[in-house]
Amino acid sequence: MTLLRMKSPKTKSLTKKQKVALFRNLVRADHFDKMMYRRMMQGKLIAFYHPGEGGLAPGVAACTFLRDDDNLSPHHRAHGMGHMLSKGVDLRYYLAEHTGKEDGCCKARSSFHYSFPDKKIYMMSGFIGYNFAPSVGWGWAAKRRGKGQVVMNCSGDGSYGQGRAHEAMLMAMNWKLPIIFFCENNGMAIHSTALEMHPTEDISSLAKGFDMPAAIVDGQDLFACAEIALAAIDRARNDLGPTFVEAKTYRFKEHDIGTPDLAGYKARTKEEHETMRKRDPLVLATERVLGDGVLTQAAIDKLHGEAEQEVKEAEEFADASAIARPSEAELMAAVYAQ
Ligand SMILES: Cc1ncc(C[n+]2csc(CCOP(=O)(O)OP(=O)(O)O)c2C)c(N)n1
Repeated sequence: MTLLRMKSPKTKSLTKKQKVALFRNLVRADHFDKMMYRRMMQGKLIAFYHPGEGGLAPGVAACTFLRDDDNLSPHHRAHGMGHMLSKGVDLRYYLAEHTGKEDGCCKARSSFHYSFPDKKIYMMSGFIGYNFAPSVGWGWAAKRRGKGQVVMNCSGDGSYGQGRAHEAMLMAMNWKLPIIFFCENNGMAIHSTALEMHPTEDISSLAKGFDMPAAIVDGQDLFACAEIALAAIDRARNDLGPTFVEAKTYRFKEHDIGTPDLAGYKARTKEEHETMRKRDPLVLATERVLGDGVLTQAAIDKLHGEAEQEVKEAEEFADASAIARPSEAELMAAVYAQ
């Protein structure tokens, strides 16, 4: 981990309770992600799915310790699932939405552009860079309220090629807004490598230009990500302004199911996949919790069993729900305010 510049990070070691909470959420995210992949292949999801495998640790770390009244804009990878479950979203409604059912969080009007207003998640969009302008607005509102709310703004390396990202960083820094720019850099944007689109491989180097404190962290290390996330959240809660966090991560699978797994015009190689998979965040986290005596193998097995059960219940809930058949008037009402 390299700290570029981080004023008063107050980075504390994680407690055992915090490590268990993080590990549990990563296990849950892993089970949900694999179920989503399977269902997409079985033709049991509408729209599409961007698999998260290999890159789920940063989102879990960023969101496990958020408060209910903190704003979150989740990254589109895994359709924000790891972020949202870590913030306390009930994923039964996420899956029902994704299967076109009446019990979906947006009554199946949204495909994967969900919203969970009770958790202050107002949108999850596939429109890259969707999050930056609203995050500035939420940050401004949070600052005016003065209740220590923060904005967790998660997105990939690709989104930082957008002008709106740079404008948001400028305004956040000028107005000292409580925003965490949490970049999940998996080195790819569909078929383009990050280095093809950015002058350096460190997206966080952008932060220097805005005099924003920034940190680079190993995105495969769940606990290192969480320490940095907590430090950035702490700065924001204490009105010390925004922080840029860059978590270097991977995606093990193709960009979205059905799209060839290319880098440029060439398939990503077997060697590249093998190298990536040696750093599977769940494997690394499992070794850590066992090695540090945080959890026993029996306790880990229990967490996996509970996650499997949660996934099964979400599938049963979504499958039992009625297919949504909105009228044209209902669809229009879901798009336009009166
Ligand atoms: C405004 C906009 N431009 C282009 C796209 C097409 N698109 C979908 S995902 C993606 C790549 C995003 O890369 P990154 O932000 O690094 O996240 P990753 O998919 O690698 O997790 C692009 C270009 C889009 N959805 N929205």
